Amino acid sequence: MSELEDLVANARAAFQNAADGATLENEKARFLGKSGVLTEKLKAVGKLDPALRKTEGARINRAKEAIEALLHERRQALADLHMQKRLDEEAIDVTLPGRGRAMTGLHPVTRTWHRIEEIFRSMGFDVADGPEIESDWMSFTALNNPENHPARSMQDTFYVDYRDSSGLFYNLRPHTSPMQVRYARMHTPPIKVIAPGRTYRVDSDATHSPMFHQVEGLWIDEAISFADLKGVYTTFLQRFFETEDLKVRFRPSFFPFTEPSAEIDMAFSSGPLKGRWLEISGSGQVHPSVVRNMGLDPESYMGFAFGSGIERLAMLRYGITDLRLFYEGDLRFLRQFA
Ligand code: 2NL
Repeated sequence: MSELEDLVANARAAFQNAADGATLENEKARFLGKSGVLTEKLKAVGKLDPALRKTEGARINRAKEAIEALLHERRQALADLHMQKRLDEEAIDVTLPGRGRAMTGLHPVTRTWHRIEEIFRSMGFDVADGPEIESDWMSFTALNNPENHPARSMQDTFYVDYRDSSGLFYNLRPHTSPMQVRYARMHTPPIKVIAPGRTYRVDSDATHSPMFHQVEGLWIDEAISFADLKGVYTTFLQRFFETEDLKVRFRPSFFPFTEPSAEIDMAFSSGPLKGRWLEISGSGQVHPSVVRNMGLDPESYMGFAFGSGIERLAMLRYGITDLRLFYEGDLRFLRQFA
């Protein structure tokens, strides 16, 4: 073997032995670098007999090209190895079953919400859903709240840092009534709708949460009376609690948006809560001013409205005694409803 062939063979061995990129580049320098063997040889060509220069130069260049090709080949091989190693290490078996196959279920408030919708739908009520950020007019004025009513105060209602062109604040709706006003203004009687959803009040203790859920109901036509309210709400409670073994009473009360107004109380006739009167809802005949704000003539139209807390209904149905359990996301609690 010639000296150059030896050199190519040495380079092949050296490159082959380089187990990683850094070692390979060091070996490259040894052969092809500025003071590498081949560079030195090419420099020496200049000092040769002119007759030999051309052939000797060409021989050295061929050897150089051969070594460059070997280097290239090894670089590619190392890159392939590196990629294969990563692919092996990072491989995932997409056919394996997932690890988190837990039982899932709906939140008890959501289940109660759905149950309420189903019962009222079966009685011919539509279900309406709408904005949680409302204008002062929608949340209060349309509902006949006087300008200085305490419910409007910042101690009771959350306000949003925005005012409309007339300088009025926007709020997080403290009840779902605005949605019923919106619905009434978009439809013609008979208006028969419930509005379930999130509501907000500045209140936080064992029995109050700043965010809670409410369902309001509204039935307006030419002659919808308190008798209809009694029938509808009693039927709702019987279906909701799956028993006709309960008493319902209407206790006089006051709300700015209804006249007359009543609290609805109920008592089970059997079971652990037997005989205990429970406050379950506010209600009343919609105030004529509110009927007018719905775009209807109160001389022609009348009806009832009610507002009930969904958490309250859920607590009674499932026997939950602390409201805060609904909002803590504790899986030991939530799993019981899966
Ligand atoms: C309560 C009181 C009530 C209503 C809500 C209502 C809605 C419209 C018009 C008139 Cl659009 N009234 N809703 C009526 C009476 C009572 O809720 O304390 N609920 C827990």
